[in-house]
Amino acid sequence: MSEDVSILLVNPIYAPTQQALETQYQVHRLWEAEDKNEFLASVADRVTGVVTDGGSGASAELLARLPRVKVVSVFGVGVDSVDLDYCKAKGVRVGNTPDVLTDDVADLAVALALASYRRLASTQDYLRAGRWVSEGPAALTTKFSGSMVGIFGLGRIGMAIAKRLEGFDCQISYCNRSKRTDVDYHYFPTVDALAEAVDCLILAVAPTPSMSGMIGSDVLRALGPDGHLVNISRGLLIDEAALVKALQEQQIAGAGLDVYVAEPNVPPELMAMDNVVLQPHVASGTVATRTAMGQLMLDNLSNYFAGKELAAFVA
Ligand code: 8YV
Repeated sequence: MSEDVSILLVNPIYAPTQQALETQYQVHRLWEAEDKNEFLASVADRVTGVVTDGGSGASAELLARLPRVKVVSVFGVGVDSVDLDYCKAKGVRVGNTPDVLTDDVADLAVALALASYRRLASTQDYLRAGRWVSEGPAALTTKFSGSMVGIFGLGRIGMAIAKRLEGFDCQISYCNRSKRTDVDYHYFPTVDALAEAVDCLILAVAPTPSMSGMIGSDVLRALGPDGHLVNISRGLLIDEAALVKALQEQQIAGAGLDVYVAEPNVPPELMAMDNVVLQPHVASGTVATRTAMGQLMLDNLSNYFAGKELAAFVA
């Protein structure tokens, strides 16, 4: 009986999914606890599952306080914040929500590239401030169609981005752990070499903690003064101080960002720049996709407790 199963919910998730979860299980809301250590100790004897999102994940510290946990179900595809080594060592299964969000995330990546090239945010500000009337036409921008785009991480989402870019006649290159045999796109073994070769670098890789800050001053310098950086992966990939400097000094032309190092906090320097387009981590944020993610997250959980294989999992 799943109503007898106790789940730790690390943070609030999409409301209809949370409601369904709370109908089906005994849910303990971690974020509401004043003293988290005390709270975890009080539920440790009964919690057997954890539900979390891509940002909060589940650390080894958290899981070690809940020794009966056998499954972590992530509301998101990214599992970089889940301690997979710990989970594998302890036999904890980890479910996630791939595929159902691929289209939306790829759509937003292309939207951010277009918005960066065509300066959609600052040009809209220009219009809203009445400057079209008082000063005349806005400044010209840069053509996106036909440009050279590099995708760092040609997995499911990277491939969906590439498919869309073909519609814009872009010349597509990529950097992956290994060369894919099913595409003709130009392969670069390092992100530095990829950045050197393209006008627009799109980060779509599933990051590991060791990739922290790897998009730093060297990569940005290689991207160059006509280059645009788009990130729909994880903030940790970018050395944000180096990015701020590169944008301030026009070492690159612009950036389109959906993710940040310390979400929901965004470096104030980025907020103030008109060569950056910022989104608050919303790439998968449509009703249809969040509904599908919620269903998959719930299916992973119910499959586990019914003794069946998880619908989608990484461990
Ligand atoms: C979500 C994500 O924003 O899937 C991921 O890894 O980062 C996003 O889809 C997040 O997990 C839900 O809050």
